[in-house]
Amino acid sequence: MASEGAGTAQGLVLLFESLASVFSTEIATLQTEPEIRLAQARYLGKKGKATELMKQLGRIPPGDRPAVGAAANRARESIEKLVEERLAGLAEASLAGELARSVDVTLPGRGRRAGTIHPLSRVRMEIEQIFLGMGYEVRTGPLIETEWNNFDALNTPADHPARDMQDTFFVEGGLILRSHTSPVQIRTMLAGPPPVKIIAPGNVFRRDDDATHTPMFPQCEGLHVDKNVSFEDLKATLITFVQRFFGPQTDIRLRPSFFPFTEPSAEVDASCFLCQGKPPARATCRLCKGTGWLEIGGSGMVHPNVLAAVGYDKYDVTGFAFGMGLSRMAMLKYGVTDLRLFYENDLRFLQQFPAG
Ligand code: 2U9
Repeated sequence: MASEGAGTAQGLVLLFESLASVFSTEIATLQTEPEIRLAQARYLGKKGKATELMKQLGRIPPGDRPAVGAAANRARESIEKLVEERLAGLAEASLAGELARSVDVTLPGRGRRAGTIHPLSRVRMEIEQIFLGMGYEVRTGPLIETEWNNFDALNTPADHPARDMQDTFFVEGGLILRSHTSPVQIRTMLAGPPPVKIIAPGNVFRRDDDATHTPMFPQCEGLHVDKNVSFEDLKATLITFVQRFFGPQTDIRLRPSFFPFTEPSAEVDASCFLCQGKPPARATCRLCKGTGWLEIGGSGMVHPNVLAAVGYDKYDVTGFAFGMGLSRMAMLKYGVTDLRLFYENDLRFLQQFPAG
């Protein structure tokens, strides 16, 4: 067709029209921008087909040239339009592809499960808050202790059964794993004069391992030493504590007992918060087993030998002390019947204690 039409104005006009139409067929087969740009150059570039055709303009009578020029312009515009449309189409397709591969922000998220506070930590934190509210400070100390801080200073002589290899963990260098948090109170008293009003929560170690004992367990002890601290103060403190911990109807009962570091000494019972200790509910209460009372710890007036051991004037100051096991407090409060649940890290158990 080029050879047929070349030379006449009519022929050139037709050639320019076919150029655009051939280009439109060709561009439809191209998939990438570089391919399209190359094709565009093959038609419109310096050595492109349109430029070659324009060279024949000189052979056309001058009067016919405007018509051919107009055809050339239409062909150029048509080719450029095809290029732009095709490139815009490619860009749109590539964006759609990216969107298809990317995250759908409208889908519900997988979420993060919030952790929970371990029941033993929870009980410790609650007890700390209650005693902070009564003017106590929270003190902690090392787990590895001297025998003096753990036993001698606490009026527990070398031949006392608690100091037996069977009951205490001995470590190198004459040290032991503390068997109670009492060394924290000893350290506090050694560090300064009375008054002392502290609680000492923390893990302690005893050579016990059965259904109701673990070799490590958390406890919380308390100590108040000052002039004129009485057994009545101890009782008032314990009542306030149990009422805040178990509920305002709670009462306490003290039963005579013996500890080397207190005299007199008493076991502390709290009235059962489930049956209120009253018939007829009491008879079948699974918590207190019909007794109406829950054993929660021990207490007493600090033995004068303990005050003297830390350099306090045993004729000038008096004090009371108490201790409780945190696992027992948590079992009572949350109705947990197996001690081992606290140490197995089973999420099905732990997640029953919501955060906060
Ligand atoms: C000093 C003086 C006296 C702390 C006391 C108890 C009674 C007691 C037990 C409860 C359950 C330990 O966790 S348990 O097995 N504790 O019965 N603790 S009086 O007396 C002290 C402490 C420190 C300086």
